[in-house]
Amino acid sequence: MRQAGRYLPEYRATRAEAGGFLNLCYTPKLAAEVTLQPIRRYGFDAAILFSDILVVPDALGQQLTFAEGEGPRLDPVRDVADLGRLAVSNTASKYALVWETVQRLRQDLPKETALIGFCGAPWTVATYMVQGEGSTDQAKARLWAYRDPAGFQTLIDLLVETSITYLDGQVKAGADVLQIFDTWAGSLPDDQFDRWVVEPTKAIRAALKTKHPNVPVIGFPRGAGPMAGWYVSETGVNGIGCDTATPPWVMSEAFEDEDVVVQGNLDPLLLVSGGAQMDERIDEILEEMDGKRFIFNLGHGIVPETPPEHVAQLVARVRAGV
Ligand code: 1CP
Repeated sequence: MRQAGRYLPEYRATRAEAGGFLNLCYTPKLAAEVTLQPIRRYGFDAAILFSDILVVPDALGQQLTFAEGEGPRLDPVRDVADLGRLAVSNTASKYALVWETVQRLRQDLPKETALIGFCGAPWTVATYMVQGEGSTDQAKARLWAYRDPAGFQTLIDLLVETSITYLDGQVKAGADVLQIFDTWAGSLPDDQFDRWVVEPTKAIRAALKTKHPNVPVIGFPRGAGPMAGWYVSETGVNGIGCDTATPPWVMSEAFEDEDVVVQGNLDPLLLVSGGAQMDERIDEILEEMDGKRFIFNLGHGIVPETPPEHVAQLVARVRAGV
């Protein structure tokens, strides 16, 4: 999940220096700096590239802004005609800046610290492109997909193609692992999940396997619930990120027949409240996953209200083990 962010005073300072969130994403020196900040503080085993999933629509040519204190705003695409404004040929200069950040990071990070590159999954990125902002129900993308599946497929295919280019570049620049964030996977019924979550992820995973057979890919189909096992077996991901709603016993049992590493799933709000309640839940997860191939992580992104000392407490607790 996220490591950098507004909960860290040094992040807020660098963001101010960059003069805005997107500038921060596109300034390799500063993007590398905010990636390194949590590693310096906490010594995590892996660092995640600082960027955002919405860099992809921005690079394709869709207008994007992040106003201070608000979420993203995009000039929405609502039909196939709107897709005429976008082109994979637009992406080169902006992707190059992200790849340069990865290159710097691979040089600056300790050798033993894995570097995770990432992108948003086509479905989740499409929900923002169609809605024009964050939403609780992703209704506009879901409706387009029902009313005009062939047209919506054109958007998804565009995102599959450009995500492969984007991730391939991240690996060439030095990423050791890739993660595909499908934050809104849980808003789809099973048949739609299959077409818009599983199929595009499978296509991306397959293309990267051909180019970089040894680079693992972690999927995060948030809210997939009972579809998570199907997602793993169909897409061929090497790691499965579990969300906060996944019971630890499910994390430990549901993927036993799959060749997959499980990652998860502390509630980020427990990291805000901290204390004994957080320690107890950490222990519960560790006990359930003892002896399994497991990466301790949050079940979703860290929130700005998180006291930095609670993260230190978490790291100490996890490192102490069960
Ligand atoms: O720790 C790191 O360096 C990770 C970098 C990272 C990642 C992996 C950021 C930085 N964003 C993301 C992924 C991301 N972005 C996702 C998928 C994972 C998740 O669900 O958390 C999503 C859905 C987004 C979209 C996004 N970007 C939102 C949500 C909008 C909404 O209303 O739905 C927001 C608020 C952002 C901005 C953003 N991205 C990243 C940070 C640190 C921030 C906060 C920006 C700031 O104010 O400084």
